[in-house]
Amino acid sequence: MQDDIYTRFVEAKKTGRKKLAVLIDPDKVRLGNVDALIELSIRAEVDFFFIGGSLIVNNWLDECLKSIKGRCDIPLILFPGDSFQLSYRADGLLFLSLISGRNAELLIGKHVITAPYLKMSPLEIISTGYMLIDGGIATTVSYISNTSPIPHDKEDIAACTALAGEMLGLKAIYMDAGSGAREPVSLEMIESVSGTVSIPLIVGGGIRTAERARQTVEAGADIVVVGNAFESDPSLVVSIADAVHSYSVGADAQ
Ligand code: 1GP
Repeated sequence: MQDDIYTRFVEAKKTGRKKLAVLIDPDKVRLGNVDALIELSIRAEVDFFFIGGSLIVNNWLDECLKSIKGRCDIPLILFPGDSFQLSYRADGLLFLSLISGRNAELLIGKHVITAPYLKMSPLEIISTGYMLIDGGIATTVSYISNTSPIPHDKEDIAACTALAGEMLGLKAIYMDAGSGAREPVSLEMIESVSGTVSIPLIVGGGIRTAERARQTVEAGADIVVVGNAFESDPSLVVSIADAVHSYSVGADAQ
């Protein structure tokens, strides 16, 4: 259905029923490493699968999508590290503009190349302001994108950047400390950004515990993204999904 995924994003924002996205690296699906995670995610009623990474070494994206799609109807959303990471087998795509950086290619250049292809595709396109935040460690995305992240404690820069993204018409903001970040995005920064913009807020990078996921939604994230932590312990998805969804129940009851 057209705009089905974005409707869910907006619903998370409006109702306070927060959502969990599990980030899957297509390379790992091929290796069979994520079978348990996919099964547990289905049982835990995870809301979205984000598929992608800053650097995909193998060309198994299609196969990955096909494999997950055959097992469940959880929306598959491409989270592309580059414009070649596209597939019609997904349900939607985060059309990312790296608004925290000043690399013109990642702000608009790649988008010009990709737009005609996307116009013909059945994918739901969600324009997203992507903000890389310093997570205390050099990340693949920072290196590959050749951009500096927003300093960890500069809430004002983050808020103004997100606001500019909203004013430019972007439909969501994704604050990312980068996969495997030592420090996730600070709760103060999440509060500041969520208090500044009215579009859905996605937060990820370095979230490893149910407690941190809960704090992240409490601070104002509408969608929490977790990848790395599930790779080492897939069973964590149950407690993290519960932390995110039970907060939502609390919001409902208020
Ligand atoms: C990275 O936000 C995602 O882009 C998830 O990060 O792998 O550290 O959970 P982790």
